[in-house]
Amino acid sequence: MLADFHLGYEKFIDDSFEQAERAFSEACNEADLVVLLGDIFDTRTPKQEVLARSFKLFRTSWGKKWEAKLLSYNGKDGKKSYAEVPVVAIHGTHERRTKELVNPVELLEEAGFLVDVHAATAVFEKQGKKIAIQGMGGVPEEYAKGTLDAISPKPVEGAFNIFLFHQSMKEFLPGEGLMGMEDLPKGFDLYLCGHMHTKIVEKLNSGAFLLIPGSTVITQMRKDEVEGKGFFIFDTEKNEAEFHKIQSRPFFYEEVEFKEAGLEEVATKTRKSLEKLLGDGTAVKPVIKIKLRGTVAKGLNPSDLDTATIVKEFESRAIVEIDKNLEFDNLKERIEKLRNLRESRLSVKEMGIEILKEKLKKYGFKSNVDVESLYSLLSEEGKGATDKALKRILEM
Ligand SMILES: [Mn+2]
Repeated sequence: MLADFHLGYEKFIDDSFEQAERAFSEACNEADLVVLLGDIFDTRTPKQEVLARSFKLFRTSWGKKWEAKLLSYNGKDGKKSYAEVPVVAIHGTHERRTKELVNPVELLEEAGFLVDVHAATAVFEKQGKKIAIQGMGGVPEEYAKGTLDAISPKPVEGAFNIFLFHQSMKEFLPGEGLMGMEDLPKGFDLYLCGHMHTKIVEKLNSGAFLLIPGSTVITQMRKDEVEGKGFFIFDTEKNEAEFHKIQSRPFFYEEVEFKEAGLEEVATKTRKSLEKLLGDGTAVKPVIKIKLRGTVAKGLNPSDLDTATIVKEFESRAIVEIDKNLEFDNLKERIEKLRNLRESRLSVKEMGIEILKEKLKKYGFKSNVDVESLYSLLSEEGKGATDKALKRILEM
């Protein structure tokens, strides 16, 4: 099982494809069935250049003679599956669109590249053994439990049952209202989750494993992404998971501490730690994230620190990102920080939804309307989506 390719991710577009290709072709070679856990693409309407390149990637699965065959599939509204390969997927949060619109995973399914098991069950068979796979594609965290209740997945009798999902879990990430282990549907033999970008192996009380393969490309540049990328191969007979590392761009993360430091000191220390990390150099340009911490001399402003010059200096040897997480003893800075904090609590989309809600209320529409999907329709390009949104408003 593989997760979070983020194909088309602007910062590392070639990495996103090359590393996904390595992982996918190796998985196709070694496994009887391949599972993709969402965020295959970085956006919900990828460019055609990105789609074309992804078709090439997915065609590699057509080159193999698969033994596992699709026995049955019960898609939404009687939808059929045309895939002749045992490649199964759900959409992630990056690909999610409102249900009237086609998300990129549904597009891949129509093309016959994979079987979409969001709110559907696919049963595969190999030499008399059955594997049943069902799942829930990514939804905003606050809807996770409700959507799970609505889908209410039940294991299929006589099969090895796998449940796929793509959410944050409170056991691994901070955040309010996240779903947790106790919300998972009961009775499955294996639980697989995307979304979180570092690999995790957990054994549930039932004895079933919960596996999170992590992304195949660096995106968040967090400390815990240093580990290396890859995917899991799971042996259903032995109930064992094995992590397969793929060749991926090296990533280094370092925190540099300061105490009432001057500009010169910050620059020198930053350069020094970059040199140390680079050592004699690596075959491919690594990604380096430096986090500057601590305090700087009184009176300095964040804008006085010119880290862009350092990034440029190292450009030919590394992709450097410097996070100025320093404390400035400066009133202007503190006000700025507070303001940012307040504003970042709501994303642009969430703010948009709030405004739409208020407006609808003001014009006397009922409050039980699904404002979120209405907002999604309105933010889509093209006349079709706008017409649908208008129709919905008029029906209220
Ligand atoms: Mn992701």
